[in-house]
Amino acid sequence: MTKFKFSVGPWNVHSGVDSYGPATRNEIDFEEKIRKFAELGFSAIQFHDDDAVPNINDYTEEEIKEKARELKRMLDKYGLAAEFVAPRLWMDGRTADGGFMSTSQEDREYAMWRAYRSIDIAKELGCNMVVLWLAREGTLCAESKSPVWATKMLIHAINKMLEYDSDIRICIEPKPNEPIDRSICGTMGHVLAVSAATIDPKRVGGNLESAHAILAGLDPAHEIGFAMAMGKLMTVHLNDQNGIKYDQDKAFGVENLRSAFNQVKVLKENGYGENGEYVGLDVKAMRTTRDEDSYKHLENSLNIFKALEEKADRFDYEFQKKCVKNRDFEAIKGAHLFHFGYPTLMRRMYQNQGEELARMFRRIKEGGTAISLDMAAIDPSSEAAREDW
Ligand code: 3MF
Ligand code: MG
Ligand code: MG
Repeated sequence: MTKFKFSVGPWNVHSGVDSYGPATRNEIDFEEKIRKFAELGFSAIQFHDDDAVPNINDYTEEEIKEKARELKRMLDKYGLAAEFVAPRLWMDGRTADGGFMSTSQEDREYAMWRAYRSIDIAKELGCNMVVLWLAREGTLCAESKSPVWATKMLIHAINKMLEYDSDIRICIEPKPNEPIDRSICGTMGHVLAVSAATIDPKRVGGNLESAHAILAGLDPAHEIGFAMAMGKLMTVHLNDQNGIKYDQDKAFGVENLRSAFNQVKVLKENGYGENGEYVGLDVKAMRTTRDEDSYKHLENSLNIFKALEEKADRFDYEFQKKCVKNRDFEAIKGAHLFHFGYPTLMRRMYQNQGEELARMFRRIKEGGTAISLDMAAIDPSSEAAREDW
């Protein structure tokens, strides 16, 4: 039984369209997605402002609030909460050069209008968090914008949001690049620095996305740990990513199961969720996925998370203490801890070893299509690893 509550955004189920080709699956109706999310066991929904209120530019502030109230009634019908609202600034022509740090004052004002509307929608939906994924905030051409000025503009914009509503929390989702070349807020470290420079740092934190950390060449579990140590992890976007390539949003744990395990472990060990935080997914079906499997990547992500949660429950801390703290390598038969292959290490770190691990992998495999286990993490050079398998 999981101790966590999960959230997901409607964009996690999509038609497969990408920059290089058209849709490969049918679009699914918005309410049908919401109904299905509840059925899959999600507790909350993440929204872009225009997921919540489509064609948001066409409405007045009052009309936007009324539409948000309608959505709230739909969420209530399915027993779902809203987790956050994120202004989708990257889609509008007026934000081609960024929103909060556009070089055009008029466009910056438009970006603020969208941020204020996101706050209004969040309040109507009964949540107090706005996520800023700063998609186009930065520059495609290094000389075209001062990074000093741009950083100050971001802080200025966040301050205005904090002033607009005394309860709203601003959660920055860092990403080093894509679609921008040089982003202004690439990692959790950047988020924390920006937070500290605002008028109310307590209300400014971060959303760590596994794939974004990997794109920055960092370890997602360590980014999570760093933010948690500072009391700044407001939510997470768990997913997976095959190295420093284009943004992939793969199902959680399908590329690197060991990294996924460490993300679950750090969240669990440090009381994530105890203040109402959700385990958020930001995963997309691969383009090759068929209509009938439109939700499989979500089911797989949940199954993998829960299997790893069980695994984390059985982590043998006493053993770890023994061999790491006292550097008692005798306990692991003379070999250095870091020389062990993944299965061997895992086997030795738990009671009731090989059996459990094999059962977990079987469950994940049975969980659905398109699961590729992390073969790289299974050290084939290790004799003991071969024994295990
Ligand atoms: C892009 C992302 C985004 C954000 C979302 C919420 C589409 O890499 O991760 O997903 O998470 O816009 O702000
Ligand atoms: Mg992403
Ligand atoms: Mg994300």
